[in-house]
Amino acid sequence: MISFEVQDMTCGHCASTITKAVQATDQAAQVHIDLAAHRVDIETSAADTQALSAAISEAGYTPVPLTQ
Ligand SMILES: [Cu+2]
Repeated sequence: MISFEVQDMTCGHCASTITKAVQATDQAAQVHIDLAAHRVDIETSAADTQALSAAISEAGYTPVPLTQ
């Protein structure tokens, strides 16, 4: 599991944009979003933290990796 805090993810639209960005990186990724906590948990076996961070950044958000 790879987790990020994304403070500028504030609504369902943001959540779906981020989900699409992650799944463009790994289409099999499972994305769990907690809007209230501004947290994104990603189950992936194909993408690493750097690639996912870049994808979320390119979608216009500011991901902060959370150490496991
Ligand atoms: Cu939004």
